[in-house]
Amino acid sequence: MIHPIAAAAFSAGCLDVKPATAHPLDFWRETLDKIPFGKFFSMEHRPEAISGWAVDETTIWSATIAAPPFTPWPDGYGEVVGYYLAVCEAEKKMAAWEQAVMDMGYEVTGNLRLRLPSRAMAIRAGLGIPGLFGPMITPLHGSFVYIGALLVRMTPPEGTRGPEHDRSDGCEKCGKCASACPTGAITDDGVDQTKCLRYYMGYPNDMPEESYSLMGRLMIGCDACQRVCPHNSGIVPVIPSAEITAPFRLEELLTAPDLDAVAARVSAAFTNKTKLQIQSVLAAANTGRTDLLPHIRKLADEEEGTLRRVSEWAIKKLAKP
Ligand code: B12
Ligand code: SF4
Ligand code: SF4
Repeated sequence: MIHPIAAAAFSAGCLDVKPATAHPLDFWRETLDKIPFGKFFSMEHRPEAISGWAVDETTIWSATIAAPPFTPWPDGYGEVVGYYLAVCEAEKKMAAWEQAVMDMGYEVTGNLRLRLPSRAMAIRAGLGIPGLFGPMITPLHGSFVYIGALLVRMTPPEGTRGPEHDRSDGCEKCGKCASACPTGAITDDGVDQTKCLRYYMGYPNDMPEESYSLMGRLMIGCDACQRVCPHNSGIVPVIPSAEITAPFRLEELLTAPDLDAVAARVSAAFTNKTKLQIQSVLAAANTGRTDLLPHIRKLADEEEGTLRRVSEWAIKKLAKP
Protein backbone atom coordinates (compact mmCIF):
# COMPACT_ATOMS: atom_id res chain seq x y z
CA MET A 1 0.00 0.00 0.00
CA ILE A 2 1.27 3.46 -0.84
CA HIS A 3 2.36 5.51 2.19
CA PRO A 4 0.10 8.57 2.79
CA ILE A 5 3.17 10.88 2.58
CA ALA A 6 3.99 9.46 -0.86
CA ALA A 7 0.35 9.79 -1.93
CA ALA A 8 0.41 13.45 -0.87
CA ALA A 9 3.53 14.05 -3.00
CA PHE A 10 1.81 12.62 -6.08
CA SER A 11 -1.29 14.74 -5.37
CA ALA A 12 0.94 17.82 -5.19
CA GLY A 13 2.30 17.04 -8.68
CA CYS A 14 5.55 15.15 -8.00
CA LEU A 15 6.67 12.51 -10.50
CA ASP A 16 8.14 10.10 -7.98
CA VAL A 17 8.85 9.99 -4.25
CA LYS A 18 10.83 7.70 -1.95
CA PRO A 19 12.05 7.67 1.68
CA ALA A 20 15.66 7.38 2.90
CA THR A 21 17.25 7.20 6.33
CA ALA A 22 18.83 10.32 7.86
CA HIS A 23 22.37 8.97 8.42
CA PRO A 24 25.04 11.57 7.54
CA LEU A 25 25.61 12.03 3.79
CA ASP A 26 29.37 12.32 4.07
CA PHE A 27 30.43 9.85 1.43
CA TRP A 28 30.98 12.40 -1.38
CA ARG A 29 31.76 15.35 0.79
CA GLU A 30 35.51 14.84 0.86
CA THR A 31 35.70 14.69 -2.95
CA LEU A 32 33.55 17.80 -3.30
CA ASP A 33 35.53 19.70 -0.69
CA LYS A 34 38.68 19.31 -2.80
CA ILE A 35 37.04 21.31 -5.61
CA PRO A 36 37.40 25.09 -5.25
CA PHE A 37 33.61 25.40 -5.54
CA GLY A 38 33.50 24.52 -1.84
CA LYS A 39 34.55 28.08 -1.18
CA PHE A 40 31.07 29.27 -2.20
CA PHE A 41 28.86 26.51 -0.83
CA SER A 42 29.23 25.04 2.58
CA MET A 43 26.52 22.41 2.74
CA GLU A 44 25.47 20.54 5.82
CA HIS A 45 25.75 16.79 5.37
CA ARG A 46 24.18 15.77 8.69
CA PRO A 47 20.37 15.95 8.47
CA GLU A 48 20.30 15.90 12.27
CA ALA A 49 22.05 19.29 12.34
CA ILE A 50 19.19 20.79 10.31
CA SER A 51 16.22 19.17 12.07
CA GLY A 52 17.56 18.49 15.55
CA TRP A 53 15.98 15.00 15.45
CA ALA A 54 17.89 11.75 15.99
CA VAL A 55 18.54 9.47 12.99
CA ASP A 56 16.12 6.77 14.14
CA GLU A 57 13.25 9.25 14.43
CA THR A 58 13.80 10.94 11.05
CA THR A 59 12.88 10.00 7.47
CA ILE A 60 14.10 11.97 4.45
CA TRP A 61 11.41 11.96 1.77
CA SER A 62 12.85 12.96 -1.62
CA ALA A 63 10.70 13.70 -4.63
CA THR A 64 11.25 14.55 -8.28
CA ILE A 65 9.30 17.21 -10.20
CA ALA A 66 9.34 17.65 -13.99
CA ALA A 67 11.70 20.33 -15.36
CA PRO A 68 11.69 19.64 -19.12
CA PRO A 69 13.96 21.38 -21.65
CA PHE A 70 12.70 23.97 -24.16
CA THR A 71 12.77 23.94 -27.94
CA PRO A 72 15.02 26.76 -29.30
CA TRP A 73 13.76 30.24 -28.46
CA PRO A 74 12.84 32.70 -31.28
CA ASP A 75 15.59 34.75 -32.93
CA GLY A 76 16.36 37.98 -31.13
CA TYR A 77 15.81 36.58 -27.65
CA GLY A 78 18.12 35.30 -24.94
CA GLU A 79 17.45 31.73 -23.79
CA VAL A 80 16.62 30.45 -20.32
CA VAL A 81 16.82 26.67 -19.91
CA GLY A 82 13.61 24.90 -18.91
CA TYR A 83 14.91 24.03 -15.45
CA TYR A 84 15.05 27.64 -14.23
CA LEU A 85 11.51 28.40 -15.32
CA ALA A 86 10.27 25.14 -13.78
CA VAL A 87 11.88 25.86 -10.38
CA CYS A 88 9.26 28.41 -9.28
CA GLU A 89 6.42 25.95 -10.04
CA ALA A 90 8.37 23.11 -8.41
CA GLU A 91 8.78 25.09 -5.22
CA LYS A 92 5.02 25.73 -5.09
CA LYS A 93 4.43 21.96 -5.43
CA MET A 94 6.94 21.31 -2.64
CA ALA A 95 5.15 23.81 -0.40
CA ALA A 96 1.78 22.13 -1.09
CA TRP A 97 3.28 18.72 -0.27
CA GLU A 98 4.89 20.02 2.93
CA GLN A 99 1.57 21.54 4.05
CA ALA A 100 -0.28 18.29 3.33
CA VAL A 101 2.23 16.30 5.42
CA MET A 102 1.94 18.77 8.30
CA ASP A 103 -1.86 18.54 8.05
CA MET A 104 -1.44 14.79 8.69
CA GLY A 105 0.09 15.73 12.06
CA TYR A 106 3.78 15.20 11.27
CA GLU A 107 6.61 17.56 12.21
CA VAL A 108 8.39 18.60 9.02
CA THR A 109 11.54 20.51 8.11
CA GLY A 110 11.23 21.73 4.53
CA ASN A 111 12.90 24.26 2.22
CA LEU A 112 16.15 22.30 2.08
CA ARG A 113 17.15 23.83 -1.27
CA LEU A 114 20.68 24.85 -0.36
CA ARG A 115 21.25 23.16 2.96
CA LEU A 116 21.49 19.41 2.28
CA PRO A 117 22.83 17.58 -0.80
CA SER A 118 19.68 16.82 -2.83
CA ARG A 119 21.16 14.36 -5.30
CA ALA A 120 22.88 12.33 -2.60
CA MET A 121 19.61 12.06 -0.63
CA ALA A 122 17.57 11.10 -3.71
CA ILE A 123 20.17 8.55 -4.83
CA ARG A 124 20.13 6.98 -1.37
CA ALA A 125 16.33 6.79 -1.58
CA GLY A 126 16.55 5.03 -4.97
CA LEU A 127 14.99 7.72 -7.18
CA GLY A 128 17.82 7.58 -9.72
CA ILE A 129 21.50 7.09 -10.49
CA PRO A 130 24.29 9.68 -10.75
CA GLY A 131 25.00 10.78 -14.31
CA LEU A 132 28.56 11.49 -15.37
CA PHE A 133 27.37 15.02 -16.27
CA GLY A 134 26.26 15.76 -12.69
CA PRO A 135 22.44 15.57 -12.49
CA MET A 136 20.74 12.43 -11.23
CA ILE A 137 19.12 10.29 -13.93
CA THR A 138 15.67 8.83 -13.20
CA PRO A 139 14.33 5.74 -14.99
CA LEU A 140 11.20 7.35 -16.47
CA HIS A 141 11.94 11.07 -16.73
CA GLY A 142 15.68 11.12 -17.41
CA SER A 143 17.68 13.89 -15.75
CA PHE A 144 15.26 16.74 -16.49
CA VAL A 145 13.88 16.82 -12.97
CA TYR A 146 14.02 19.11 -9.97
CA ILE A 147 14.74 17.31 -6.70
CA GLY A 148 12.96 18.35 -3.51
CA ALA A 149 13.08 16.85 -0.01
CA LEU A 150 11.28 16.98 3.31
CA LEU A 151 12.70 15.83 6.63
CA VAL A 152 9.81 14.23 8.51
CA ARG A 153 9.92 13.29 12.18
CA MET A 154 8.93 9.63 11.96
CA THR A 155 10.53 6.19 12.15
CA PRO A 156 11.60 5.23 8.61
CA PRO A 157 8.93 2.98 7.05
CA GLU A 158 9.86 -0.63 6.33
CA GLY A 159 12.08 -1.01 3.27
CA THR A 160 13.56 2.52 3.57
CA ARG A 161 17.07 2.60 2.04
CA GLY A 162 20.11 3.75 4.01
CA PRO A 163 23.78 4.71 3.50
CA GLU A 164 24.65 1.27 2.11
CA HIS A 165 23.16 2.64 -1.15
CA ASP A 166 25.19 5.87 -1.24
CA ARG A 167 27.84 4.41 -3.49
CA SER A 168 25.35 3.60 -6.22
CA ASP A 169 26.63 2.69 -9.68
CA GLY A 170 26.68 5.67 -11.99
CA CYS A 171 25.52 5.78 -15.62
CA GLU A 172 27.30 3.70 -18.28
CA LYS A 173 29.70 6.59 -19.08
CA CYS A 174 29.05 6.59 -22.84
CA GLY A 175 30.85 9.97 -23.05
CA LYS A 176 28.25 11.74 -25.23
CA CYS A 177 27.79 14.48 -22.62
CA ALA A 178 31.55 15.06 -22.46
CA SER A 179 31.71 15.53 -26.26
CA ALA A 180 28.73 17.91 -26.23
CA CYS A 181 29.98 20.14 -23.43
CA PRO A 182 31.24 23.40 -25.00
CA THR A 183 33.90 23.98 -22.31
CA GLY A 184 35.26 20.47 -21.83
CA ALA A 185 34.06 20.49 -18.21
CA ILE A 186 33.14 16.78 -18.25
CA THR A 187 35.74 14.01 -18.09
CA ASP A 188 35.69 10.38 -16.94
CA ASP A 189 35.89 11.73 -13.38
CA GLY A 190 32.66 13.76 -13.68
CA VAL A 191 32.10 17.52 -13.91
CA ASP A 192 34.66 20.16 -13.06
CA GLN A 193 32.07 22.66 -11.90
CA THR A 194 34.53 25.55 -12.12
CA LYS A 195 34.59 25.03 -15.93
CA CYS A 196 30.80 24.80 -16.32
CA LEU A 197 29.06 27.69 -18.14
CA ARG A 198 26.31 27.63 -15.51
CA TYR A 199 28.93 28.33 -12.87
CA TYR A 200 30.26 31.37 -14.78
CA MET A 201 26.70 32.71 -15.10
CA GLY A 202 26.47 32.64 -11.30
CA TYR A 203 30.01 33.93 -10.69
CA PRO A 204 30.74 36.14 -13.72
CA ASN A 205 33.93 37.57 -12.21
CA ASP A 206 35.45 34.10 -12.69
CA MET A 207 34.36 33.88 -16.35
CA PRO A 208 37.41 33.44 -18.62
CA GLU A 209 37.43 35.25 -21.97
CA GLU A 210 37.53 31.99 -23.94
CA SER A 211 34.04 31.16 -22.62
CA TYR A 212 32.43 34.42 -23.87
CA SER A 213 31.66 33.09 -27.34
CA LEU A 214 30.65 29.67 -25.91
CA MET A 215 27.76 31.30 -24.04
CA GLY A 216 25.80 31.70 -27.29
CA ARG A 217 22.61 33.46 -26.19
CA LEU A 218 22.14 31.68 -22.88
CA MET A 219 20.75 33.89 -20.12
CA ILE A 220 20.61 31.38 -17.30
CA GLY A 221 21.44 27.66 -17.25
CA CYS A 222 22.95 25.29 -19.79
CA ASP A 223 21.66 21.86 -20.69
CA ALA A 224 23.84 20.91 -23.67
CA CYS A 225 25.19 17.87 -21.80
CA GLN A 226 21.76 16.62 -20.75
CA ARG A 227 20.21 16.99 -24.21
CA VAL A 228 22.49 14.37 -25.77
CA CYS A 229 22.21 11.79 -23.01
CA PRO A 230 20.59 8.55 -24.20
CA HIS A 231 18.61 8.46 -20.93
CA ASN A 232 16.87 11.66 -22.06
CA SER A 233 16.01 10.51 -25.58
CA GLY A 234 12.32 10.11 -24.66
CA ILE A 235 11.96 13.55 -23.11
CA VAL A 236 9.91 15.86 -25.31
CA PRO A 237 11.06 19.51 -25.24
CA VAL A 238 8.43 22.12 -24.49
CA ILE A 239 7.78 25.10 -26.81
CA PRO A 240 8.29 28.27 -24.73
CA SER A 241 5.16 30.44 -24.85
CA ALA A 242 5.30 34.11 -25.90
CA GLU A 243 4.53 35.00 -22.30
CA ILE A 244 7.65 33.16 -21.15
CA THR A 245 9.98 34.57 -23.79
CA ALA A 246 8.67 38.17 -23.84
CA PRO A 247 10.91 39.66 -21.09
CA PHE A 248 14.02 38.14 -22.64
CA ARG A 249 14.08 40.05 -25.95
CA LEU A 250 17.72 41.20 -26.21
CA GLU A 251 16.87 44.79 -27.03
CA GLU A 252 14.61 44.92 -23.98
CA LEU A 253 17.23 43.35 -21.73
CA LEU A 254 19.83 45.92 -22.80
CA THR A 255 17.54 48.91 -22.27
CA ALA A 256 14.88 48.01 -19.67
CA PRO A 257 15.20 50.07 -16.48
CA ASP A 258 13.88 47.33 -14.16
CA LEU A 259 15.83 44.18 -14.93
CA ASP A 260 15.51 42.93 -11.37
CA ALA A 261 11.83 42.24 -12.11
CA VAL A 262 12.88 40.09 -15.09
CA ALA A 263 15.42 38.27 -12.91
CA ALA A 264 12.68 37.56 -10.37
CA ARG A 265 10.71 35.67 -13.05
CA VAL A 266 13.50 33.12 -13.06
CA SER A 267 14.20 33.41 -9.33
CA ALA A 268 16.23 36.15 -7.77
CA ALA A 269 18.38 33.42 -6.18
CA PHE A 270 19.76 32.43 -9.59
CA THR A 271 20.37 35.69 -11.43
CA ASN A 272 20.14 39.49 -11.06
CA LYS A 273 20.26 42.67 -13.11
CA THR A 274 24.04 42.73 -13.67
CA LYS A 275 24.25 39.00 -14.47
CA LEU A 276 21.41 39.36 -17.01
CA GLN A 277 23.11 42.39 -18.59
CA ILE A 278 26.39 40.47 -18.92
CA GLN A 279 24.66 37.52 -20.58
CA SER A 280 22.67 39.87 -22.85
CA VAL A 281 25.80 41.66 -24.07
CA LEU A 282 27.42 38.28 -24.82
CA ALA A 283 24.25 37.07 -26.58
CA ALA A 284 24.10 40.23 -28.72
CA ALA A 285 27.73 39.77 -29.76
CA ASN A 286 27.36 36.04 -30.36
CA THR A 287 24.34 36.55 -32.63
CA GLY A 288 25.86 39.43 -34.67
CA ARG A 289 23.50 42.15 -33.41
CA THR A 290 25.35 45.25 -34.64
CA ASP A 291 22.07 47.19 -34.25
CA LEU A 292 22.52 46.84 -30.46
CA LEU A 293 26.01 48.40 -30.47
CA PRO A 294 24.85 51.80 -29.13
CA HIS A 295 23.42 50.12 -26.02
CA ILE A 296 26.56 48.04 -25.52
CA ARG A 297 28.80 51.12 -25.94
CA LYS A 298 26.79 52.86 -23.23
CA LEU A 299 27.41 49.94 -20.86
CA ALA A 300 31.13 49.93 -21.74
CA ASP A 301 31.31 53.66 -20.90
CA GLU A 302 29.18 53.71 -17.78
CA GLU A 303 29.66 50.35 -16.06
CA GLU A 304 32.57 48.76 -14.20
CA GLY A 305 34.06 45.30 -13.71
CA THR A 306 32.91 42.26 -15.67
CA LEU A 307 30.03 44.08 -17.38
CA ARG A 308 32.45 46.65 -18.77
CA ARG A 309 34.95 43.91 -19.74
CA VAL A 310 32.38 41.85 -21.69
CA SER A 311 30.96 45.01 -23.31
CA GLU A 312 34.40 45.99 -24.60
CA TRP A 313 34.88 42.44 -25.91
CA ALA A 314 31.45 42.54 -27.61
CA ILE A 315 32.21 45.88 -29.30
CA LYS A 316 35.42 44.43 -30.78
CA LYS A 317 33.66 41.23 -31.86
CA LEU A 318 30.79 43.11 -33.53
CA ALA A 319 33.22 45.44 -35.29
CA LYS A 320 34.88 42.52 -37.10
CA PRO A 321 33.55 42.06 -40.64
C1 B12 B 1 26.17 23.84 -6.25
C2 B12 B 1 25.15 23.41 -7.27
C3 B12 B 1 25.44 23.63 -8.60
C4 B12 B 1 26.79 24.17 -9.07
C5 B12 B 1 27.76 22.98 -9.18
C6 B12 B 1 27.15 21.76 -9.86
C7 B12 B 1 27.85 20.45 -9.63
N1 B12 B 1 28.24 19.78 -10.71
O1 B12 B 1 28.01 19.99 -8.51
C8 B12 B 1 26.44 24.80 -10.45
C9 B12 B 1 26.03 26.24 -10.27
C10 B12 B 1 27.54 24.75 -11.51
C11 B12 B 1 25.20 23.96 -10.79
C12 B12 B 1 24.79 23.74 -12.08
C13 B12 B 1 23.68 22.96 -12.41
N2 B12 B 1 22.77 22.46 -11.57
CO1 B12 B 1 22.95 22.55 -9.66
N3 B12 B 1 23.01 22.45 -7.74
C14 B12 B 1 23.93 22.79 -6.89
C15 B12 B 1 23.46 22.48 -5.45
C16 B12 B 1 22.96 23.78 -4.83
C17 B12 B 1 24.50 21.81 -4.56
C18 B12 B 1 25.30 20.65 -5.23
C19 B12 B 1 26.43 20.15 -4.35
O2 B12 B 1 27.52 20.69 -4.33
N4 B12 B 1 26.19 19.10 -3.56
C20 B12 B 1 27.16 18.42 -2.69
C21 B12 B 1 27.33 16.94 -3.17
C22 B12 B 1 28.31 16.19 -2.28
O3 B12 B 1 26.14 16.24 -3.04
P1 B12 B 1 25.09 15.97 -4.24
O4 B12 B 1 25.20 17.10 -5.18
O5 B12 B 1 23.75 15.73 -3.66
O6 B12 B 1 25.42 14.58 -4.92
C23 B12 B 1 26.66 14.02 -5.22
C24 B12 B 1 26.67 12.58 -4.79
O7 B12 B 1 25.38 12.06 -4.90
C25 B12 B 1 27.61 11.96 -5.82
N5 B12 B 1 27.41 10.55 -6.11
C26 B12 B 1 26.59 9.66 -5.54
N6 B12 B 1 26.79 8.45 -6.05
C27 B12 B 1 27.73 8.59 -6.99
C28 B12 B 1 28.29 7.64 -7.83
C29 B12 B 1 29.27 8.06 -8.75
C30 B12 B 1 29.86 7.03 -9.63
C31 B12 B 1 29.69 9.43 -8.80
C32 B12 B 1 30.73 9.89 -9.75
C33 B12 B 1 29.09 10.38 -7.94
C34 B12 B 1 28.13 9.93 -7.05
O8 B12 B 1 27.39 12.70 -7.01
C35 B12 B 1 26.81 13.93 -6.75
C36 B12 B 1 27.70 15.03 -7.33
O9 B12 B 1 28.98 15.00 -6.85
C37 B12 B 1 22.27 21.48 -5.74
C38 B12 B 1 21.08 21.57 -4.75
C39 B12 B 1 21.36 20.81 -3.50
N7 B12 B 1 20.94 21.33 -2.39
O10 B12 B 1 21.94 19.73 -3.52
C40 B12 B 1 21.83 21.86 -7.18
C41 B12 B 1 21.42 20.74 -8.12
C42 B12 B 1 22.43 19.61 -8.03
N8 B12 B 1 21.52 21.36 -9.48
C43 B12 B 1 20.65 20.96 -10.28
C44 B12 B 1 20.62 21.32 -11.66
C45 B12 B 1 19.38 20.97 -12.45
C46 B12 B 1 21.70 21.98 -12.24
C47 B12 B 1 21.87 22.28 -13.74
C48 B12 B 1 21.47 21.13 -14.66
C49 B12 B 1 21.07 23.55 -14.09
C50 B12 B 1 21.22 23.99 -15.55
N9 B12 B 1 20.44 23.45 -16.46
O11 B12 B 1 22.02 24.86 -15.84
C51 B12 B 1 23.38 22.58 -13.83
C52 B12 B 1 24.17 21.29 -14.17
C53 B12 B 1 25.64 21.51 -14.33
C54 B12 B 1 26.37 20.19 -14.29
N10 B12 B 1 26.71 19.65 -15.45
O12 B12 B 1 26.57 19.65 -13.20
C55 B12 B 1 19.67 20.00 -9.65
C56 B12 B 1 19.92 18.57 -10.15
C57 B12 B 1 18.66 17.83 -10.48
C58 B12 B 1 19.01 16.41 -10.89
N11 B12 B 1 18.28 15.87 -11.83
O13 B12 B 1 19.94 15.83 -10.36
C59 B12 B 1 19.93 20.22 -8.10
C60 B12 B 1 19.76 18.98 -7.24
C61 B12 B 1 18.94 21.32 -7.65
C62 B12 B 1 17.53 20.77 -7.43
N12 B12 B 1 17.02 20.83 -6.22
O14 B12 B 1 16.88 20.29 -8.30
N13 B12 B 1 24.62 23.45 -9.72
S1 SF4 C 1 25.55 11.06 -21.87
FE1 SF4 C 1 26.38 9.01 -21.36
S2 SF4 C 1 28.08 9.44 -19.94
FE2 SF4 C 1 26.85 11.30 -20.02
S3 SF4 C 1 25.43 11.11 -18.30
FE3 SF4 C 1 24.37 10.27 -20.11
S4 SF4 C 1 24.81 8.05 -20.05
FE4 SF4 C 1 26.26 9.06 -18.67
S1 SF4 D 1 25.85 22.49 -18.16
FE1 SF4 D 1 26.82 23.12 -20.12
S2 SF4 D 1 28.87 23.86 -19.59
FE2 SF4 D 1 28.04 22.76 -17.78
S3 SF4 D 1 28.84 20.68 -17.95
FE3 SF4 D 1 26.83 20.68 -19.01
S4 SF4 D 1 27.27 21.19 -21.17
FE4 SF4 D 1 29.10 21.67 -19.96
